[in-house]
Amino acid sequence: MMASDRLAVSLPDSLRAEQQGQVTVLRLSRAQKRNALDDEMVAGIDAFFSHLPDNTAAVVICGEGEHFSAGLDLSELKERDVREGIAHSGRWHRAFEKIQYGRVPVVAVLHGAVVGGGLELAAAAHVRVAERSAYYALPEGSRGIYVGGGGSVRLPRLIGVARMMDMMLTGRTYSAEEGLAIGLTTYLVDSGKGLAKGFELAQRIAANTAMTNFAVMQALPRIAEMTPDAGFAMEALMSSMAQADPEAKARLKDFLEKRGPKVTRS
Ligand code: 1HE
Repeated sequence: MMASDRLAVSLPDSLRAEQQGQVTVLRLSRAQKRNALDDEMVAGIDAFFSHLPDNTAAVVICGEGEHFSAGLDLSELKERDVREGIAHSGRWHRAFEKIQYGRVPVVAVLHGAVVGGGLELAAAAHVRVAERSAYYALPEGSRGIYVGGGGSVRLPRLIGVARMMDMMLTGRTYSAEEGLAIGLTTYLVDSGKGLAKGFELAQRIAANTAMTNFAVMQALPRIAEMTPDAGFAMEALMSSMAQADPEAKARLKDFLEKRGPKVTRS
C-alpha cells in the first residue's frame, strides 16, 4: 500500500489515497461532516486526478463513515456573491472533468447518502457500485439552490431530464436498488461489500489495454453526442487505431492460438 504522502501531490487531511498494484483508492475522509465537500477537498480531488501515479491504471473512489457524501459543504455558502459562486462552480466542473475525462477509468463505491454534490461526483465516475444502504437525492431544490458540480450535464444523460426534474422539484430519493433500474447504480452489492467489488472491477479495468480504456472513456461519450455520420467516422478511426496497437495484436494472437480467455457467463 502506498500512503498519501508518497503521491506526487499532497492531499488535504480530508482525502486519503492508497495504491495497491495498478489501482489507486481515493477515500473521502471527512466522516465527521458526512464527507461534505468543501473547497479544500474539491481542490484536492482536482490535484489528485491531475497527478495520478504513472503506474495507476484505474481509480476507486469511496467514502469513510456512514455516508458516501452529503454534497456541498453548506457552511461555505453563507457569504458567497454571484461572482464567487460562478468561480466556485467552475472549480467543481474542472475537478470532476478530470475524473470523467482523466487518464484512467474511475469506479465509485457508494453507501449511505449520495446526495447533491455527492451524486454529482458519483455521476462523473465511469462505473458505480452501490451498497444496499446507498440512496440518491438532490436536496438543492428544497434548500433554495441549484446543482453546480456538473449535475445538469451528467445526470440527464444517466437518468433523463424528467427524473432529474422530479428529484429536484419534489425531493424524491432513489434507493440503491431503484438506482439499478434508472441507471444510477451499475452494480448492487450488500452493505460492507462495496469496496471489494469496486476493487475487483478496477483490477479488471486495469487489465484492459490502455488504448481500449482510452477509447471507452474519451471517444465513446463524445461519439454519443455527435451526429451519426461524424460518429461512424470517429468509430472507424478509433477501432482501427485500437486494432493496430501491438498489445491488441498479441491478445488476438493468443486467442487464435487457443491461449486467450473465452467469453463465459460471469
Ligand atoms: C454538513 C453537511 C453539508 C452534514 N454541509 N455540513 N447537502 C444536503 O443538503 C445534505 C445535508 N446533510 C444531511 O442531510 C445529513 O447530514 C445526512 C443525511 C447526509 C447525514 O445525516 P446524519 O444524521 O448522519 O448526520 P448529521 O448529524 O446531519 O451531520 C453530522 C455533521 O455533519 C453535522 O455537523 P456538526 O458540527 O453538528 O456535527 C452537520 O452539520 C454536518 N453536515 N452534511 C455542511 N452538506 C456544487 S453544488 C452542490 C449543491 C449541493 O450539494 S446541495 C446538497 C447539500
